[in-house]
Amino acid sequence: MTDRYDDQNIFARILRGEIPNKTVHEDDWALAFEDVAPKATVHILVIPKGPYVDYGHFAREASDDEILGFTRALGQVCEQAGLEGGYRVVANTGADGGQEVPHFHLHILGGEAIGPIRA
Ligand code: DGP
Repeated sequence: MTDRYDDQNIFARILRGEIPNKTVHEDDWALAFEDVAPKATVHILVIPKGPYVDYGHFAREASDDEILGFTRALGQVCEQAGLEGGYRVVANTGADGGQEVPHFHLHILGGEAIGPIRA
């Protein structure tokens, strides 16, 4: 997988304010917004503000402050979403992982029974 970041990807454009989004949380480290094509009753995307292609790139290159800030933002978004019954957090990674947008993002899925991961 490549670490080459394409600054024209759709989430980079969202971060620059070039494309509208339904923001649910924003701070110095992360932006969280509703997925445009929800796969569950609640489907939120959480992205770091830095230019990272995928989870591996983020884990390797982000500063401790970025990783901590992003992780705390994720926790805040999950709690504020009121997903009392539980939820799933997913990081699609690379072609085999079904990643379409090459800016690291986590999917939060909930608001209904998501069920077990199936092989
Ligand atoms: P992934 O397959 O993990 O790369 O998922 C990318 C997700 O991003 C997919 O669920 C649809 C969502 N998405 C794509 N374009 C846009 C957009 O312009 N706005 C929003 N809110 N979501 C988008």
